[in-house]
Amino acid sequence: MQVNKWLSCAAIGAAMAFSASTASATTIGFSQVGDEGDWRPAFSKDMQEEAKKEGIDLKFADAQGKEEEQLKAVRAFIAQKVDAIIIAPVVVTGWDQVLKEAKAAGIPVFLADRDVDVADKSLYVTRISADFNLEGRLAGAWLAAASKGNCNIVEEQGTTGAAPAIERKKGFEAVIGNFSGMKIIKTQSGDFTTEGGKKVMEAFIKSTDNLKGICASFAHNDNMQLGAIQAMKEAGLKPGKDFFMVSVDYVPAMKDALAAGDANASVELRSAIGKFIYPVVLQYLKDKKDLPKWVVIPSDLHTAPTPGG
Ligand code: GYE
Repeated sequence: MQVNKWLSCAAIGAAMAFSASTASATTIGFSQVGDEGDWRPAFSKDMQEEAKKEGIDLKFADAQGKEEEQLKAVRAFIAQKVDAIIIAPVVVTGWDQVLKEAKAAGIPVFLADRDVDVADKSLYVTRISADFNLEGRLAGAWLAAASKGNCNIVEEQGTTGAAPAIERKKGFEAVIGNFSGMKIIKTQSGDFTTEGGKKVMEAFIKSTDNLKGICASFAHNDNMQLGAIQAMKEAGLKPGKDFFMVSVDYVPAMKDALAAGDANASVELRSAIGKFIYPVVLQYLKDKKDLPKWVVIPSDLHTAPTPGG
């Protein structure tokens, strides 16, 4: 009898503790771009795993590359009265209105990875991401050294209007602009996908008579470069040997391409953003203290032996 009583008390206690912890779990809405390459699913996985570790109730919305879907998701998070919203924005434009709606509802917004272009920076708390301009400069500096400042380049751009496409291009151009012998001959968007990169490279191969006079391919991400490598091989060309191949992300498939000598350099973009962003969000929800507008995640350049040495 005593034991039974104790057991039922313990059961009630446990049930209360359980309901208290679920009731108080922080709810975060995360609007993700989609799954366009190998890097992004790794980022999504990290966000989900880290949320679990932190005991966060994460509402994950995949926008399948469409900004309209992101706007819908953010409005749904506002209606659900989440504690905070994290956005990895597809493109930089079109955010003012929905961010104002979140602010009016008293829900803080954090940016992960890509950037937004808003006049009023108080519409979001902070952004946690790598420096895309630096990634472009690292790629450009590597190519300048490898080609001794002499190189006609084809460029596969990321999604038009996306922060990494804009900034990687700017950073790369800022460096190669110092070398009179370096020029981008062809440039086109491959939308950050393998198929996109392959199609763009096929078009470059056609329009340059099999890449005649071209010395390098700069791709705004690895997946496009992996597609470009396929297209070049299918055309009987030797990427990584007769052409310098430089890109960004350093995903596992690119590590293999570097090891196989099909590519030469890739700037690492870390996908483990969850462990940086959640503590920041949780702390902010407690103390509402202003934060720097940008928390930078470092970037590193990885190389394979360059052709000829
Ligand atoms: O490099 C690319 C992805 O937003 C910086 O998006 C990110 C980029 C990343 O599609 O692979």
